[in-house]
Amino acid sequence: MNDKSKNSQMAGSQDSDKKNVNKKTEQLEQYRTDATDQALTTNQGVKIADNQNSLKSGVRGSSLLEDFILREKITHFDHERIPERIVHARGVGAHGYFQAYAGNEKYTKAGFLTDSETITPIFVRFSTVQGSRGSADTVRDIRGFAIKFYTQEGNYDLVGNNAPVFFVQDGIKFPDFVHAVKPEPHNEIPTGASAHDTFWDFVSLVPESAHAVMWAMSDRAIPRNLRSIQGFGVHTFRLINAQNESIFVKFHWTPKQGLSQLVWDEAQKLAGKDPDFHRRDLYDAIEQGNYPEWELGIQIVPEDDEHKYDFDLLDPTKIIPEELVPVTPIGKFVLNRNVDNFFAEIEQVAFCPGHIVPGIDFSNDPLLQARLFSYTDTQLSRLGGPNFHQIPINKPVCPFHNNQRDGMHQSAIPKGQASYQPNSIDQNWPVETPSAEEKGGFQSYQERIDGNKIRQRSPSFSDHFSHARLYYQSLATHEQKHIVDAYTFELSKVQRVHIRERELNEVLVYIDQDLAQKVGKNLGLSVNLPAGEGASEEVKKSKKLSMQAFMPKDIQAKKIAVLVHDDINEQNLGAIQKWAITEKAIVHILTPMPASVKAVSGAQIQSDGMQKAEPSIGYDAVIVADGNNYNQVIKDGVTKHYVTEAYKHLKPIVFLGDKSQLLKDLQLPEDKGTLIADDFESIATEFKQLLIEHRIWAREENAESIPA
Ligand code: HDE
Repeated sequence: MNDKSKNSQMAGSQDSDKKNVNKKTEQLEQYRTDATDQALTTNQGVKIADNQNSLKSGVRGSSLLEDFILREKITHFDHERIPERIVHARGVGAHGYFQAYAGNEKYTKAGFLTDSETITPIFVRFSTVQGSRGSADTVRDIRGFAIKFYTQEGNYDLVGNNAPVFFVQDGIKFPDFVHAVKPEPHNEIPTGASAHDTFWDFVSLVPESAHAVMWAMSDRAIPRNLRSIQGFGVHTFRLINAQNESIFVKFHWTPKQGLSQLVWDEAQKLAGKDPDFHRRDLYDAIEQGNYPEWELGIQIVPEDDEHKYDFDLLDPTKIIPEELVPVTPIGKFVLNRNVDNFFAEIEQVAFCPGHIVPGIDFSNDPLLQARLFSYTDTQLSRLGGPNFHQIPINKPVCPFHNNQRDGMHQSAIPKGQASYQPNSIDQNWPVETPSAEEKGGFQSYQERIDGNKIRQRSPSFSDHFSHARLYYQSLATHEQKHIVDAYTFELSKVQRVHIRERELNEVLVYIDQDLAQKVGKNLGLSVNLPAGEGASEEVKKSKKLSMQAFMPKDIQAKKIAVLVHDDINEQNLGAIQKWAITEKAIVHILTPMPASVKAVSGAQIQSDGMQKAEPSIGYDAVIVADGNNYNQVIKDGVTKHYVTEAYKHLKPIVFLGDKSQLLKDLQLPEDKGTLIADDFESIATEFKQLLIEHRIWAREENAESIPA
């Protein structure tokens, strides 16, 4: 069964849900064009008779300048590229909708957050930070997670990351940080990686980066797919209710799919074998009706509690541990529609943290404040002028009118004689809307400000290590090991020994002495431990920092490879496929060649792909099918590598019937993730649980001694 036919079965009731929601949003999107049944024309609408040959002076003669069709086509082509984003250049996106839960009026007056009947269209763009537009998806990096809400009160952009903290505390340091992490300027190496001298030089000199670097070295930075990442607004924001009362909030969005990661070796291999791994996964999942869903939540801090904690709410290198302030769910969003055109939608979408609506406001976080300027500014050179809000993907769905005029790419035709205010010629239209009496005009929260003009960091921003320590100490043992491995890998790529030493002895030792000693031992460097332990924190371990705290409830869209050869016993295949449909998991029958294989019964088993082209790194688990064909399998190097690689990457593997012999012949120690059975049904429940748990972490030590 191919993915399309599975699709129709899986989508089920979600299909009608999608149709209803999409009908509403499509009415707002009259600008989509469709060339089906239409003539090919120039941009001026002239029908083209010959699109294959240019106008020449004779069939072998020179081309003529008067060929306006050729010139128009080539000129347009010459200008097809726009500058890529200076950061977050590599990305992918999708449409969807947001729906608030009931009862948020006490926090905010924002209509889209308080009306639980309203479906608000959204557009989400995921990205990596460092790499260029053509770089690989699975590199070690923080992921951008930006959401545009097309609300009836204007566009609201929540431009976040999949880590809750950032590398610098003040926007004035952002260009330095980005220059350091980007490919080095003399040779533009490395692409998509932080494992190089300038990055580690900078972060080892700037200890405020310690916490965010810890997240970048953790499994969060190598997600299995984009459907399984969390999102964070990072900064503290304000919400304001109809009574003009304000609370501080941190935004969190949590995937229903749970959190899952790749192992590092897998991430690196995927970067070569399938650089589009994440964008393909998202696209396929949405096409197949596996719509990813997140719950939006807020951590609420009342105004009076602003100074209650031993960290500063305005410091973007700190989290609020959920033990101190739990996350209150306020709504959910679903991605249910792929774009029609990558450039027009994903490349041209322009996010800006400064796009807010009544009921939401900024805090004084100095990183956020700089962002409020930067994003609109960057669009001026990326999107060619101040009218980028008129590009369809950026256009509000509510009416918008003002007296701003002209500029590059003005694509509206504003009527009227008066483009100023006050005016009497056009009866003073468009007019201001009072914010009082719920009329809806935006008014900034009236925060009392009293201070000297000063270039200084608040002393409350000066602790750089406690939250990095809290993060490390809150993780599961295997997650901590991955952090040690990641620091070791990255620092091994740093050529200058003094930079390695500085990271070790001026940063890591202050985070966690055990971590520093392990990394130091791996690098062969001596560790100078400071006297005494680090400061003791309000919270010693925070449960929701480990990815283990976010396991999915089901195995929807998990991908399973079933390896087959000629002479397989096909009885089990039907059982596997039936089970997968019920579980909404995806099963691919992988053959030695793209051709079908012949079962013992003589039946032809169709191929969903060949084993060499669909490596195990693209799957969550592997099943080796039973057959009268062990001799073929044990001679097939691709299959043996397949199974060994899946084992090394800690995946559940099912050995059916005669294939249990593989464990012995490949010298793979049996463990809870190697399931042996004659019939699939007998181990289906166990297999499902292993898929939910994602990887066999207990196997990790054993797996390291097995050759790749
Ligand atoms: Fe950004 N950031 N950023 N950033 N950022 C951009 O805007 C910037 C920061 C984030 O999918 C740029 O349109 C400054 C924090 C995402 O299109 C640029 C500072 C967080 C995206 C820019 C920050 C982010 C961007 C590049 C420090 C997490 C991709 C192109 C003062 C909360 C959005 C563009 C998309 C993109 C500037 C810090 C997230 C240059 C100056 C903190 C997800 O304007």
